[in-house]
Parts: sequence; structure tokens; C-alpha cells
Amino acid sequence: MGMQDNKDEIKKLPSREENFIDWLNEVLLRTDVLDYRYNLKGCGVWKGYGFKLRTNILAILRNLLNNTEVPHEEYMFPLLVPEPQFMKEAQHVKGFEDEVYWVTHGGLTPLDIKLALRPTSETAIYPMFALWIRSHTDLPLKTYQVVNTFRWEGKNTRPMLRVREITTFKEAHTVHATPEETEQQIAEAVKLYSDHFNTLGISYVVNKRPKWDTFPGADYTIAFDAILPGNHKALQIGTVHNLGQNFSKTFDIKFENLKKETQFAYQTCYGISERGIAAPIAMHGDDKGLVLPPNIAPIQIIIIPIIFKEKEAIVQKEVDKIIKLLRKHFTVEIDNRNLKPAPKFYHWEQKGVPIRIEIGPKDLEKGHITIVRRDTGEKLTISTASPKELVNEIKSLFIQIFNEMALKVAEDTRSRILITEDLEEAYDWLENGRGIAEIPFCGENECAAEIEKRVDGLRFLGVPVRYFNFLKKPSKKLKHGEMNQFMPTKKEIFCLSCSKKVKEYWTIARSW
Ligand code: 5CA
Repeated sequence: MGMQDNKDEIKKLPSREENFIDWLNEVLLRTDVLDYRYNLKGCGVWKGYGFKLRTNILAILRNLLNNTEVPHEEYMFPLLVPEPQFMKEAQHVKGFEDEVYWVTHGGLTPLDIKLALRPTSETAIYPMFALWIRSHTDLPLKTYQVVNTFRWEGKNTRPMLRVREITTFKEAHTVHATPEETEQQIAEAVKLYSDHFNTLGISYVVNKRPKWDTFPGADYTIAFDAILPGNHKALQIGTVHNLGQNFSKTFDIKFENLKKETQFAYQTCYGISERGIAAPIAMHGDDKGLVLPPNIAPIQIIIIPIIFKEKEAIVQKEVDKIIKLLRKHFTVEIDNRNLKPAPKFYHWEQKGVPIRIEIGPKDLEKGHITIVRRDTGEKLTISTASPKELVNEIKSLFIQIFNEMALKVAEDTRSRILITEDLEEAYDWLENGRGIAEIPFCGENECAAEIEKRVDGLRFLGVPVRYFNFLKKPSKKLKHGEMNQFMPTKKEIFCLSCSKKVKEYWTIARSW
């Protein structure tokens, strides 16, 4: 890295709270995560540091998928979908037809059959499922792939949040013999996504989407939303769909059941994109840049030797010893550039490295190393007398850092959810960018339209999952993870539009 870069990175970042999108763009660029200056809107370049972060996050997700009771298996399906195959699911296509890129030529020759670039892969995958599934013994079939997909999004593309080439689309597709098993699969998927997001230390709300916002071709959709900094709008970071028999009927996915009758199978699918990487970046970050949880950070420890004249050799010797030890347990880098310590500190803080270790002559004298936490800026020292102790202390420090980061995000998310029976209060909350709200609501489309028109961008995220029995009982204790678990205490509630007596609160938000 040259001096020029250093000058650029020392310029103050835009404020994360006041200017969130600029902050995000600038942080991604400066820290070598993603560069969106590519000459095509909605497309970007993952750079080395970002790619490592992406790999670490995907490893957590793959590990969860590969280790469910009946494991999911990783597959890889083609990117191109012939038009007739794509058009088969009329209902499905209706949902995506204005979002599809078409390949019309092979070289100079116009193609007889146009090819769609997958916007998601149902139409690529399900004809193959129809070939593979014959009997109940072939079920359940649980697959996933991690691929790029293409969506012709409107002009409002946003770095990572709304891209046209979704580079990191993890989509799972499962097939089952009975509706009950399918429902259990939905519960497993919701639990799996919760575990995944919890492992990233982020918080979210989970809602069953309204009928009118259900995935095309699904019986119902359950969605995860995170509340991002700035104007505290919701970002949909994952969705789980119960497809019932809608697709199996279209793509002729049939099997012979225990009674030797041929019947249509039941299906689910669920997906997560790079929004699931943007969320931890946005929620943990601060005005100095990235703040990465130790379990996903591409570099966990940065060592900065503090060099004084005539002490170089002895400091270097200690640094070599410490690196050799720590590299057995952590990802460690050393910054040996010919720069003063301050710009080095700044550089690695911006990149979100969880801890920095300073080793100088004074530390040597005292037989310790100095550690500075990225998340709090706190300084501490650890003795180097016992190598084993040193490693253990850093391990427990990482756990402590993770827990404190996750709790901070949880508390912030909780404070952004207003539960109210007063519509004006809810409007005010949303309009002033304070967060999302839960209001008593009847679930009717017309009533939703009434309420939505009052605030620009207001949307119904749906019914909080606490009302569904396939999930565990809501817990009263505040942990990171699902935030909309609190059962409202009010006995009688009425839809804030039609005044009908209702049983549920619904989540409303402005969203990305
Ligand atoms: N086939 C289903 C399940 S994989 C499907 O396509 N669902 S989806 O349309 O809801 O997409 C899955 C997830 O991808 C969404 O929840 C959202 O988090 C993410 N996503 C959708 N569009 C974009 C986009 N343009 N940029 C970034 N992420 C996106």
C-alpha cells in the first residue's frame, strides 16, 4: 500500500448514522471489501479482504446446512434457463418477468429459444427434481447451492443491499412427502437462519409476510428483517417459503407413497444473499469503519511492533516468537511497513480487525503485550510468561468481544421496535426514522392500503412469528436474536384501520 492510499484513508468517513449509504459505500471501498466502480450499475467486485469475509460467513452457513438432522447437500445447477421452461410456472413468472435478463444471441446467431439468466433457480432446478424423484424413499430431498443470480432491479440499486448481479445467493430447495414434514422443514429453516444470524452477532425480526407480499408460487413466506442504522429502515435479509404443491404440479414432481399411490410432492425453498454480509457490516460498524466479530474477521489479530532505535532486534525477536505462537490458533498479520504507529493503528481500525497487539521495548521489560480492542477502544495487557495462558486469554477475550458486540446490537434493535395502539404515534416513529412498529391490525389488504398511504414507503412486514406454534415459546429475557418475541399484554385490541377486534399485532416499517 502506498502513501497515496494512506492519505485517502485518513480522511474522515461519512457518519454512519447521518449518512448511512455513503458510509457503507465508502467503507466497502476503502477497506477492500467491494468496489462498485465497475462500469455496470448494480455490479461490483469482491476484493481479497471482502472475499475472505464472505468465505467465512458462507462457511458458517454451509456448516449449519450440512449438519442438520437430515443434512442438506450442496449442488450446482445451470445459470441459463430456456424460455419455455422458465415460462412454465405462469404464476411464478408473473412475479419475476419484469426482473429478468434474457440472452438472445449465441455469437452472432439469434437463438431459437431465448435463455433467461436465473433471477432465482426454481425453474432450473425443479425439472431435474422431476427426473430424480420416483418413490417416497427418495424423500426428503434437501439441496442447496451458492451461486450468482441476476435481477433487473430498478434504478435504485444500493451497494450490497440491492444489486443486479446478486453474487452470493444461497438458495436451499427441499422436497417432502407430507404437509406436516414440509411444515417441520420450515421450522428447521427458520431455526437455521436464526442460528446463522446469531452467529454473526446481529439482531432481526421474523414475520410471516402478508398474503400480498408472499413469494410468487408460495403458500406463505416467512421473512427475516434487520433494522439498519441511519433512518432505521428494515432490510429483508432472508426468506423461507412454503411452496406446498404449487411447483410440483407445474413441474410434475411426483412420487409413489406408502400406499403405492402416485402423488405430487411438497416443497420449500429459502434464500439468503449478500445482504446477510451487509447486515453485520452495517450493524456492528462505527464512524471509524468496520468492526468485525472475531469469528468472521479475515484478520483476527494485527501485530504492530513499536520500534525504537537500537531496540529493533530485540523487539523483532519477541514479535517473531509471539507470531509463531498465535498463528497456531488465530489469523494473525504483522504490519512492518515503514510508517509511524498512528497511521497503522488507523488503517487496521478502519478494516475492523478485532484486536491489535502492540509490542515495544516497554512491553518487553514488563513481560507482557498490550492489546487494544477495536469494538470499545479499551486497552489491556496480558502476560507472556505462559504461552498457553496467553492463547487462552485471547480466546476468552474473543468470546467476550463477540458477546458484548451482539448485546449492543440487540439492545439497539430492541429500542427501535415500538409496540403501540396509537396510529399517530406509529406514523411519527416511522416518519422520523426512529425504527419499526407493531400495531393491532386485521390483515386485510384494503385496511393495509389505508394505513400505507399515510407515510411514504410504509410497508407491512407481516405477523411476528411469536404467534405461530412451530417455534419455541417466546422468552422474556433480552438476548441477541429474534427481537419480536414479546407477547403483548393488552387484552383487547382493535384494528387501527377498521376497528374490528383482532388477536394480533402486525409489524410495519419503512424498508430498503
Ligand atoms: N427462491 C426464493 C428462495 S431462495 C427466493 O428467491 N426468495 S427471495 O426472492 O426472497 O430472495 C431471497 C433473498 O435474497 C431475499 O430475502 C433478499 O434478502 C435477497 N435479495 C433479493 N433481491 C436482492 C437484490 N437485488 N440484492 C441483494 N439481495 C437480494
